[in-house]
Amino acid sequence: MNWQIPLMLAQSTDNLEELRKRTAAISLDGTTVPDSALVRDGTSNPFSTEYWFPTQASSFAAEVDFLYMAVFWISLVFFVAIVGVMIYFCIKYRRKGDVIAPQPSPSHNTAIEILWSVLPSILLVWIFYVGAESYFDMRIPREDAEEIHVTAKQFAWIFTYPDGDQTAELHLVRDRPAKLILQSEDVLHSFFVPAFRQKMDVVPGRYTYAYVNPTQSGQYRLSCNEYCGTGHSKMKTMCEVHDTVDDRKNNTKWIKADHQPWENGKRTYQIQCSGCHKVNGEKATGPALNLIWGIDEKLMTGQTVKVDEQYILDSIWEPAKDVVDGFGPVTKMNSFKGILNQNDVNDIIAYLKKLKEESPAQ
Ligand code: HEC
Ligand SMILES: [Cu+2]
Repeated sequence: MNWQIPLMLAQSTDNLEELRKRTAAISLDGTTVPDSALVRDGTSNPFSTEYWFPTQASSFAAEVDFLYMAVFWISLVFFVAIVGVMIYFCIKYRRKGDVIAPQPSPSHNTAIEILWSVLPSILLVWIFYVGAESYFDMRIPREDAEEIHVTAKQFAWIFTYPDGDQTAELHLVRDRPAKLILQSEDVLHSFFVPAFRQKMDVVPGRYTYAYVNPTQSGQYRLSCNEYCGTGHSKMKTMCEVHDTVDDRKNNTKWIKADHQPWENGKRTYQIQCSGCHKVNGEKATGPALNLIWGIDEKLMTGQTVKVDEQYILDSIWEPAKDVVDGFGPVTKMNSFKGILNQNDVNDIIAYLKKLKEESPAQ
């Protein structure tokens, strides 16, 4: 269709080699991301139907594209209708010959005014509804989602799986939902996989989340989408969606971990925290930590806060921020910022989850 032409000119086949070169990313272990990651994104063939949008590789990709095209066509129809009528009126009512004073005209028309208020309102509410629905799909992870930590740093990505193993590319399994927990070691980055239609800011000192249920196996581009320094354009790798869990296990270059994350967390706890926190339910200088994961914690201020990744990070880096009810007004806990990094905190979180799981039902 015609609206594809401007884009085709911008990235004609002549530029393909150049585009390939620029897009071939070197991962941490020195391997190059294969061209197939490009092909599957649809950028290699300007005449393929995938050229306009990359492959739809996630459960919500089709919805995103649908809404995009719906908004595009609605805008186009209104643009043509409004500009068309405008041009027609300009010609029809142009100043002609000796007519000087404007002709009297009706000042308003109730039927038309109601129509042009109600019709766009219905359209806008519909756009909002469809948009909100897919937005929730992207942001609210399914309970059974596998948790993968995504660390962005100048200028690479590191992916950490539940057992502590790491990779330089993101490896997922088809039809196996994943909850990506994003963190940055330095500046603002942005996680972007066009084929998933998923993009999320990666912010230092915060956890952000992205959810994806990959529906098609293959290799897709993954890049940083927020200018983060001179090496920003090198900050790309790929996301490979495998057919099965075994497939992923056997065909991935793992950086093997010596210990499970929770084991590391337990060690840190024993060295740094056990002087003030117990894990048998008893209160000491600080609250017991074995059951706190996931609860709504009551603070000194009377507010409640959900105990999630961010809460734990804040508790460790800025203990004065959310002081637990009964332990105030000034917390006895010192900040561990500079002593424990966010990965150490992740390990502690893994340990807290483990403690909670292993405790007898409440
Ligand atoms: C000097 C004593 C002390 C040490 C050491 C200490 N804490 Fe604390 N911690 C406290 C006190 C007191 C509170 C309660 C007041 C507050 O919320 O800051 C607390 C609160 C917390 C909370 C919030 C608990 C809740 O029930 O919501 C977490 C989580 C936490 N600490 C984790 C840690 C971790 C992890 C370490 C080790 C890296 C650690 N603390 C080391 C004293 C300590
Ligand atoms: Cu970046």
